[in-house]
Amino acid sequence: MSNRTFTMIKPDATSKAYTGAILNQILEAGFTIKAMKWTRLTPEQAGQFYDIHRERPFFGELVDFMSSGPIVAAILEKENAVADFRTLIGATNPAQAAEGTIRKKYAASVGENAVHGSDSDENAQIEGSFFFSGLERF
Ligand code: FUP
Repeated sequence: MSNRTFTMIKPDATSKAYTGAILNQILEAGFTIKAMKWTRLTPEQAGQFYDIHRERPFFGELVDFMSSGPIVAAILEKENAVADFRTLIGATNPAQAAEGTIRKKYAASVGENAVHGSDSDENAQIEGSFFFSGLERF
């Protein structure tokens, strides 16, 4: 089990000024930041990040949305990071997310769902390396 996960605060949340509140909830839950940047994905980069969903019907909308504005990308550390972070953010569809989770509080829909959290240790490693070099991790 790895102790790191990868997250993005998505364009819906950054545009609604939820960035500070979401970061605060992440830190209060015991995660520490190992790397972080404010950036914006091109459509090509968003497509590459979500390549696994390329054949899904929502892929075009997902790419448009994820490249529509700035995001915060971060590598987070905590014991049992991947699973604990998935619990903290809640279900993909905010309507099904548990009370108090980040998606329940800040997400509008399954497409615009405020935050990303890696679904496995392997993907946490791949996704973190998509955004950060070794020199950017502390
Ligand atoms: P999650 O791991 O919770 O981010 O969810 P998925 O990997 O299943 O989906 C990745 C992203 O695709 C979601 F954050 C939003 C988007 N998506 C849709 O837009 N519609 C869907 O029906 C499912 C996912």
